[in-house]
Amino acid sequence: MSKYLLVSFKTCPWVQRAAIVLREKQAEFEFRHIEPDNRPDWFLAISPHKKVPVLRIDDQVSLFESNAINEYLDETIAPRLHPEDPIARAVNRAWTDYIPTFSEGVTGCAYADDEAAYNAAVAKIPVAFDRLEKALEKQGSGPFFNGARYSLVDAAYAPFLQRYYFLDRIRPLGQIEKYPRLKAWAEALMARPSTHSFPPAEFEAMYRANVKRRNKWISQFVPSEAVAAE
Ligand SMILES: N[C@@H](CCC(=O)N[C@@H](CS)C(=O)NCC(=O)O)C(=O)O
Repeated sequence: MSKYLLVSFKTCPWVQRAAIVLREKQAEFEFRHIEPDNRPDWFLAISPHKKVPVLRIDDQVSLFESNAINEYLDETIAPRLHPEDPIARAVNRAWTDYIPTFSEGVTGCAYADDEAAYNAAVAKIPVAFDRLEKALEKQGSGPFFNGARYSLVDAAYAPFLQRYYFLDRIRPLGQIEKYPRLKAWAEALMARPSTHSFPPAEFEAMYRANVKRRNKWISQFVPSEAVAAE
């Protein structure tokens, strides 16, 4: 098997998505966390958009963009997470493509500068949740997106659903309860060991500390002890 280095910011959901797939495939990898405010030259040389994740393979090639990385990992390391059926695979890819829109509502809450921007981000959540609820209804019985078999769609949504819960615990959003299939899916993903790059409570404290540090509108709702707990 190749040698993998996954370059990361500790709380980046896009990195987490790639780390999940490496863990699902039980592929050994070096997880190297760098600081967003101090990106080393070696990293800037291998990351065209200066973003994480970057997957460095055998000290020779570097892949970027979490979706491209996961597609590569799925093509090269068993077990295959994509469905065998081409139609099912296309449907899976279509829902994975929805992630950037889905994340606008959820992570938009964390980055809003004022209450109006926060409310605008919150308003996007039910639209996205409703679409996913309907997709899950078509997909079948769970617990994962395609049923019993874990897929790249699961790996793609898990970090963002986790952040929904983090944000809901900072300032109640009360949305997911209205979407029973989505809620059951999210709970199955939160219970899956591969979702977690760090112990969950430690990671939530890290996330809260970041929210506080960014000093956006929602940071006022994070108690100060969250920073001390990091
Ligand atoms: N579309 C990219 C998004 C990656 C991304 O936005 N990463 C953030 C960290 S969570 C980043 O590196 N931001 C640095 C920057 O924008 O300069 C992917 O899927 O890999």
